[in-house]
Amino acid sequence: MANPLYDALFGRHAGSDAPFLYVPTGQVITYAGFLGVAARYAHVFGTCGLIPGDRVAVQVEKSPDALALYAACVQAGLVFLPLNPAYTAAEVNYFVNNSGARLLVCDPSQHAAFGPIAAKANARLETMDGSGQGSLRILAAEQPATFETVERTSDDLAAFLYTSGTTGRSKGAMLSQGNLLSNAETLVKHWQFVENDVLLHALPIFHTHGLFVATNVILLSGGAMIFMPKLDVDHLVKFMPRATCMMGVPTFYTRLLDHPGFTAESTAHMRLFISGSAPLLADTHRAFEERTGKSILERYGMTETNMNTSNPYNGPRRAGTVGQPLPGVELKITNADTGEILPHGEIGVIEVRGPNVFQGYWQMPEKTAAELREDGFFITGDLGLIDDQGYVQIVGRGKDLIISGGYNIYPKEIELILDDQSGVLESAVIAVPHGDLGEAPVALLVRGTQEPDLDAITAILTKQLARYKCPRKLIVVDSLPRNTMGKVQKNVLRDAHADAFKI
Ligand code: MLC
Ligand code: AMP
Repeated sequence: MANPLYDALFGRHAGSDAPFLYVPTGQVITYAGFLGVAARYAHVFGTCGLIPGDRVAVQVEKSPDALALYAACVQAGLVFLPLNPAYTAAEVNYFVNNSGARLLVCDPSQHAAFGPIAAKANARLETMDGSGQGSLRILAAEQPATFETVERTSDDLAAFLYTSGTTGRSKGAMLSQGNLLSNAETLVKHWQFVENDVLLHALPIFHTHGLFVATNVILLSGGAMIFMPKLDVDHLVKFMPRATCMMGVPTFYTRLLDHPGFTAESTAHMRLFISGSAPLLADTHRAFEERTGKSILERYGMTETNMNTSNPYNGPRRAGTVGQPLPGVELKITNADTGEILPHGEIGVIEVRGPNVFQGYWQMPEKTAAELREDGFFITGDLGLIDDQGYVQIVGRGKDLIISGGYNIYPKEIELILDDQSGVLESAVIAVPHGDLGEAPVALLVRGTQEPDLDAITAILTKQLARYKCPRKLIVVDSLPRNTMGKVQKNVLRDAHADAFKI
């Protein structure tokens, strides 16, 4: 039976003894071994009562078994919903309820905290730790290592990825099999991936970059990954001699450049370094080229669209640009107010259309309609221009968004909590340049009649929000600058606090 995504990424490797995952501890997982594990999990999903189309929320540490849950969902026709392990119980509660997930897989350490969440949402709760152990593995051990793949079409949903919004409410971006497969096919061709490739994989697998870009491209080309639990630059340097290519957010590259072992010799055999998810500073691009003689290939994408543009594989990879639209992707720059197309060289909103563009936000038709035009163009909210050589340059964001080490932080989500605290009249959360993370959030709190208790506020933020979203500094002020329309001038605040993290 046909299941386009499973057949292309996984099914084609049935019975293959070729290596798929090299784990830093020394274990080598073949394609056949991986598919057997995935098939067992697909059976477990059935015994849990899940039926095709159901959502499976997964908040676990990165591991080969965690990745097998993705394959199992695709094979069983379920919708994979990966979640950052940094999310708090409050955040997970929202995702489970909003998505209507029927199964939540969490770390065993969260079992007690998530019990009531799962019970209230009528979802089953199972566990998996960073080495793949847990209740799910015990159930899987009793199951056969083959599973009859559930029939799907390209239009069926394969994954939900939650992305925060400017209103502070997260939205589930619905990605179909066709969205994921078409992008993977394009990227394999464009970046010339082949079965001899070995990718250094140190990204998380709960976001587009580590899951759909890196993993799907390797699966489709039949290559292998050195699958690291998280970024450890010593490990990157150590394992680089065994790799042919790497993908990372800009922080990966700035940290590599700070490592004395990262030299031209250590990269001599590498064919490709790709960066994305956040702007790669032109300085980093140049420093990398000076050190290694290699030019980082920068590309641009997002949760809702997978990859949209890329610098060329052959041809100039220009610092400060994200390259040209990928084959099959249409990109235009429009006037934010009128939607009218702007000529090359003029700055406007980036809009994209193609088979990569998602199906809308889960059960949020108004938000979908506001960002996805009827003619299929998605309004990205990024501001950019197309230069005279046809390269896209991202010059800013129309949306109020902070990108810290490749993670998106929406100020509104934090401001809503801060505004509720005693002693805080109102607040503004801004992006401030940060040497390691690119940007980091800083909160300005306007004092009310009493002085805000910063320790108490920090404790509340930490309880409700993932740590990476918590402002690195809280600054108490008398008022916020506003324009004549009464809107807070975040640009003024950003300029005033630009040096907050300068040493
Ligand atoms: C970790 N911390 C962060 C952070 N990552 N804070 C802000 N921003 C981040 N990105 C905090 C933790 O909460 C913790 O705080 C402390 O830093 C140490 O945690 P860690 O896990 O040891 O950090 P580290 O390993 O150094 O992680 C940094 C990082 C990681 C940059 C390697 O964040 C990362 O892998 N980022 C990649 C994100 C990504 O894949 N984005 C792709 C999105 S898809 P405390 O207070 O507890 O000490 C997308 C589409 C596209 O955007 O185009 O690709
Ligand atoms: P996410 O919602 O996590 O998928 O983040 C997508 C956002 O990351 C985009 O809308 C851009 O703002 C940003 N982004 C991704 N790649 C790049 C890049 N190469 N340069 C600048 N910004 C990028």
